[in-house]
Amino acid sequence: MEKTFLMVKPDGVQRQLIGEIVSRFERKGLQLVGAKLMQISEELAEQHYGEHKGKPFFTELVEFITSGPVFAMVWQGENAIEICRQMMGKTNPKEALPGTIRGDFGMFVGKNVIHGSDSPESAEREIQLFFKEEELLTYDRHINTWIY
Ligand code: RTP
Ligand code: MG
Repeated sequence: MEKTFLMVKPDGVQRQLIGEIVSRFERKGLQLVGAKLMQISEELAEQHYGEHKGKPFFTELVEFITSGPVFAMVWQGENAIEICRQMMGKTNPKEALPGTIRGDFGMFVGKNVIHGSDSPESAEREIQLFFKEEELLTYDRHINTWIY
């Protein structure tokens, strides 16, 4: 089963959108297997966004992502990476369609509410960067045994 790393960015946490965002992925049918509210260090931010080092927005990006708590999550499901990227919408909220998270809640590319892994390779890398193995759980939903 495919896993992806998602993170409500500091703007989303400040705006109290954690519940709304978690709810969307739950209702879609993905399974939450790990989550934590955390403060990202400068070192972790630079590792996480390593691919953007040297770009004009890099310093601003690291400053922003370390500016307050983020809500880090791992979600699981068939095609989870692509499905979550679709649900997030385009990087620039100006281009993100209504119905997507960035389309519904974002205004600026530098404050676009959510991060999500963009490939199987980045998902694996980012999950390892943010979570210890024992922080990710495996569990059944018991739907057929105690929900009528
Ligand atoms: P993310 O990594 O945060 O999920 O976003 P993404 O894949 O959709 O976009 P990516 O190209 O990886 O860019 C990472 C984040 O950098 C900020 N950015 N600012 N000022 C700019 O032109 C600019 N371009 C990118 C955005 O916050 C973007 O999410
Ligand atoms: Mg990215």
